[in-house]
Amino acid sequence: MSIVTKSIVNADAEARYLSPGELDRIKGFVTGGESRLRIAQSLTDNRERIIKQAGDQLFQRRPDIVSPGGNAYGQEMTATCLRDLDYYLRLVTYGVVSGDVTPIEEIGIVGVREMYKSLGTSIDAVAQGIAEMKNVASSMMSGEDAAEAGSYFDYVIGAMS
Ligand SMILES: CCC1=C(C)/C(=C/C2=NC(=C\c3[nH]c(/C=C4\NC(=O)[C@H](C)[C@H]4CC)c(C)c3CCC(=O)O)/C(CCC(=O)O)=C2C)NC1=O
Repeated sequence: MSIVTKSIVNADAEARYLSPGELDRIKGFVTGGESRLRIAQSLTDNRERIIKQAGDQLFQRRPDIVSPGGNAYGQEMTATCLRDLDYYLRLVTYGVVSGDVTPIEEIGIVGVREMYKSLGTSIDAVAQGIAEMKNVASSMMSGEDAAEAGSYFDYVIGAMS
């Protein structure tokens, strides 16, 4: 839910007008709109490169996961692993656009620990892959945009730690 929807739901629950504080937060959301869209566009346009480079970094640091017996061993499993990185990058763009981590949480965080446990996937390694995506994405953006995008990557990493 965006800050706009959330504020309206809260205000209407008390049958009141939006408070000055709420209007102020909405103003911040609106003012930041252009940069949030620019960041989401950049992540979307560069998604293949971000995922490829992050995957290369991850497998270099954690060769065990793509070695025989590793969770992402073999072409098909490696591709599934990269697909998961793609999922999380997509969710990060949802967060960036809405200025809210809730879509990331609802789609990709609730139950994630149990899911990866049942798959025998190291969630630490997934988190590391997301940190690599953050690094690659950051290197393609201005410092300010990288910090904004970084907060959503950090949310995912934190939720998996
Ligand atoms: C958008 C929300 C969403 C998420 C997050 C998601 C994840 C997800 N990852 C899966 C598998 C998988 N995920 C990985 C990922 C990895 N293994 C590693 O060692 C690496 C650390 C990591 C890559 C970074 C692998 C290798 C599998 C296949 C495991 C298997 O089939 O044994 C599966 C099992 C079903 C399938 O293969 O598609 C799901 C549901 N699905 C969703 O709908």
